[in-house]
Amino acid sequence: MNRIILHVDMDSFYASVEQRENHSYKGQPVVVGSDPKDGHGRGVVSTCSYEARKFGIHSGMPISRAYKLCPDAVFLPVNMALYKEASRNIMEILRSFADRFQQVSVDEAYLDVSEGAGSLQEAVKIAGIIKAQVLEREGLTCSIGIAPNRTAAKIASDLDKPDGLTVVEPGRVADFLEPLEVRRLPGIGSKNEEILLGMNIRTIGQLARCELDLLLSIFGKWGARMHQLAHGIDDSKVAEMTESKSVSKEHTFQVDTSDAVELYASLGSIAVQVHKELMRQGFSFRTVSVKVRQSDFTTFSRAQTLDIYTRDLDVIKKQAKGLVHEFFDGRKIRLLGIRLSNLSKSTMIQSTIDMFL
Ligand code: TTP
Ligand code: MG
Repeated sequence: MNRIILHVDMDSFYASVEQRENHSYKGQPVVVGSDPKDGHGRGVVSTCSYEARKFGIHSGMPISRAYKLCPDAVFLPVNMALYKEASRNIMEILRSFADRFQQVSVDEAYLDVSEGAGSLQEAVKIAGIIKAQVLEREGLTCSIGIAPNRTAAKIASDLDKPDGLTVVEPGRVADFLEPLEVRRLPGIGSKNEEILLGMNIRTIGQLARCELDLLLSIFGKWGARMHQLAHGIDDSKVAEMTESKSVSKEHTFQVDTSDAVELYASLGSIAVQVHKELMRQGFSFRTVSVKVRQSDFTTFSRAQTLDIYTRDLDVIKKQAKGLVHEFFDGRKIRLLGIRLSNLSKSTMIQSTIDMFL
């Protein structure tokens, strides 16, 4: 049976999170990176919104150059904690759809859905649901590639950005790759691209037709791999990461609410769910975090770290209650979440504590 692999990559990730947090940045050129210092800054652009890309700005560009290209852009510093939080939430959504799941960076992951989906049509449906859920829960768009292998899925996810969905049918991988430029193949950077261009090889199709021996003589082993990838052959697996560093659950209200009774009741049931997951994975925790998202998508999180590891549901409830308290003051709330981190597999710690209670 053909494998069905999804590659999901968030669109202009850091910049989109900033636009979500501050609605006045929506539709604006936003540049996230080091301080431009009125054009004299010495750092680089981490990323920028698609509006800023129209000015020629891109990741890795000197911030001084970005400032020259668009001095009126919104320049923002990197707020890594914020992006990591969004990333964790997104990855949890993605993980829930996959037979096997592999996060490969802060904003991208591979999902093997071969069994869960069963057919390409179902996989396309799943991709649509993922896009809708990520948008609904995190207010962000992503682009997805679906293909019978990882390399083709990754290339596909990048072809129709932002908010794209590109499907490569089994048996059509080589045709799909044929017209694309060689630099789209993972592992072919500017140096290898230059060598290939010197050999009159510009497209992946041309690379596929190149003599294997010639590639071997120039690139060594990597030449053989390159040749295989160009032919659409890639058997690499989606490698499941076993250790999860946190467990979390959240709830989006059907209708935004400021009703304290409803909010506390929901918090209690989230605590029960997250505790159940903690037990299932056999962990104790030290840190409880809560997430509160208001109607306008403004999102807060608060955390408390305990002195000892515990697995006690009442501790989760009590800590979470204390942490959300300041937000239950009449403001309408869209989503609540609880996350347990600083996890330990050791049950010794808890049983030792239990003995003294
Ligand atoms: P990418 O997925 O490469 O870029 P992106 O999500 O900003 O835009 P695209 O829509 O093209 O996918 O990288 C993810 C994040 O990683 C990006 O938002 C910022 C960070 N990053 C850097 O800090 N420096 C870099 O040079 C790159 C490429 C990314
Ligand atoms: Mg991205």
